[in-house]
Amino acid sequence: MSKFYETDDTICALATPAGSGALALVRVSGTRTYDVVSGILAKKLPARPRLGGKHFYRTLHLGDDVNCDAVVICYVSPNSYTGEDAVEISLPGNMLLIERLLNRLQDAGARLAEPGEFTFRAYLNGKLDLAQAEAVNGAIRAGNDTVLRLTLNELSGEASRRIEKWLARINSLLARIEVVHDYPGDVEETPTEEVKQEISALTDELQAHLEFYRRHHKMRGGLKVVISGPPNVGKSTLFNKLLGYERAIVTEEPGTTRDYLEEPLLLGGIRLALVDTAGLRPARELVEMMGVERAEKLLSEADALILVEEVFHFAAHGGDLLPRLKEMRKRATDAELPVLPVISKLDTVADPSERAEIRGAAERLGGLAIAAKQDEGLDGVRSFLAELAHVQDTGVRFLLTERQGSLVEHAIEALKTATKSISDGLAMDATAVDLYDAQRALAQILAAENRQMVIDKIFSKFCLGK
Ligand SMILES: Nc1nc2c(ncn2[C@@H]2O[C@H](COP(=O)(O)OP(=O)(O)OP(=O)(O)O)[C@@H](O)[C@H]2O)c(=O)[nH]1
Ligand SMILES: [Mg+2]
Repeated sequence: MSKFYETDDTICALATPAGSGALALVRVSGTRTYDVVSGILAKKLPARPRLGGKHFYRTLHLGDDVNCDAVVICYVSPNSYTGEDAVEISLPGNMLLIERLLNRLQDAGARLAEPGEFTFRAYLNGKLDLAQAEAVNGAIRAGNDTVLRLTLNELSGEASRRIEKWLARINSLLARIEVVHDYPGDVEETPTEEVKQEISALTDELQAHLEFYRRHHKMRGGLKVVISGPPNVGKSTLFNKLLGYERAIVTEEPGTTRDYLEEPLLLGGIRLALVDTAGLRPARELVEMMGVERAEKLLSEADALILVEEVFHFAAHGGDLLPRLKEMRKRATDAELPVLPVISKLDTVADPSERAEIRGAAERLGGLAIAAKQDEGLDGVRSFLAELAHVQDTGVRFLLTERQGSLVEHAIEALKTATKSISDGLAMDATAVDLYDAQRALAQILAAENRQMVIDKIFSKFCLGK
């Protein structure tokens, strides 16, 4: 979508999720807010200057003798989310009522808001910078506690402050270079070594943020963990045990799971999507074949893999994974996916020393041996899952969005070119050009140069009513 938002009209939208609920909230914002809203009330609101921060109990006239009591919360510009005059109407969460209300507001002169339009106005009115506006969306979509915490940091301006510091550092570098440039005689020598060191320190810091972003990018939505392996090795049993209830059918028949099953799993504040798949083997019939195909496809969408292998086959292969699982593990490590090899049904091995041997072999593969049916070794699997979303303390206090990530990447490239031109002994002018380039990229995180780009890249991704 690429709509150019108008800003001089009054907009309205449902701010809570569509559907039925005890309450719903409809937002109205813009210069004509009070006229529009008063137009549908049985009793008008008091004069504007007295409205800020107040709420009123009022009856809404919604047409066809449908009248409904609601709480009307008033905000007076600039003290509102958007910075404009604004009203929030809290009413019963019935979609028929909401539809009538939105229609009536439109009859009275408002227009339905586009996704993200409220936040867009907040940005234009200086209520939020771009990094914070993006965090609004992130906070709504955060899939786990860590991401939520980092996103709330961004919302409070943590990201913006850090970026401003980076900009200031580039500024002082530029100042030093320009001084040398303007008064070449007065200054002893260009402090190339110092400038170079400072640029490389800054590059490292940006790089750390970029890497952090890449690693945790996917956490925003919730990680997909796929359980895969040959038929009948106990994948569904492990799946059920981790979920804590009997979701998947378990039988002694190989080929029991045909289609894949996906269930949310909350683990220490982390939301995962756990997926059980059909056992991988040359399929015997159509449905199973389709299941196997889907299982293969899921591997490419996975954020992490649990590869299950039965202890019997494991032992038969001299303590090595089946060639097929080895291939999968290789693919996973090539794609830099975390993968946990699991040797199942350890309880079928009676001899304690043999069990210890198998445990050791599993560990050497970077995995573990379990007996899911007996609840043995499950904590190991759980800590693998918990590790996935664990954020190492790297001093990084916020996550970049995709747009911000590519701007940081651009800045890093520019800084690297700057370093290179110093090393190559080029004139400081060349370095300055690259520093300006890096600065422009970083500055765009806070305020973009192009309004249409801002709408397309940021606000159109919002949900309605934000
Ligand atoms: N002894 C023992 N048996 C197990 C264990 N885990 C699973 N089983 C048995 O192994 C058989 C297959 O289990 P499932 O969980 O259905 O295996 P699966 O890998 O999902 O099988 P498919 O869906 O056919 O690919 C069942 O009879 C389970 O009871 C275990 O830890 N110990
Ligand atoms: Mg199964």
